Amino acid sequence: MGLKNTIFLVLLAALITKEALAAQYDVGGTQGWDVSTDLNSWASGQTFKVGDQLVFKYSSGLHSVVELGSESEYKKCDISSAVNSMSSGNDVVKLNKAGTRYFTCGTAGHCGQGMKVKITTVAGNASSTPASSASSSSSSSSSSPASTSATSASQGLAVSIVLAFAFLAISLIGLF
Ligand SMILES: [Cu+2]
Repeated sequence: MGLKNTIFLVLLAALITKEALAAQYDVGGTQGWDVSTDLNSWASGQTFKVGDQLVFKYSSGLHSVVELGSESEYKKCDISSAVNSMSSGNDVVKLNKAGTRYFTCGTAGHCGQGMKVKITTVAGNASSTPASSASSSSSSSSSSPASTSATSASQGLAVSIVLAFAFLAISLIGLF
């Protein structure tokens, strides 16, 4: 057991820790991305943090995933100026910053039948709880998403380093 193995273990530990910090959510839970799924109830029961991922699982060809750019388009089911669209049946979306994102299905009629979901992502840092999600109808952009995502990333790095040192110490003592 040489130095090379120790370094390898440390790197591996850091990698695993970084991955473990981000959660992956199957949109709609076990029912998946479907017309019959109560997507609003599902979403309201989750807390999405920066770095987490959404996975839309559905029968390719029957449904699709269309991301909309605004609340008004979301309400009107207007997919004419979609931000992004996917149709693989196993589509992964990374929540890379705090704020609200809007998703619906591109199949005619499905959005109107409720196949849409609004995802609000919060910063990973527990100390920065989002200030009162304004009850007023003026829902414009959220405040400073750049600084919040940076905080979350550095927090993850700190945990990785701590774990890496723990592995290093164990290796040096000779338990490995
Ligand atoms: Cu659909």
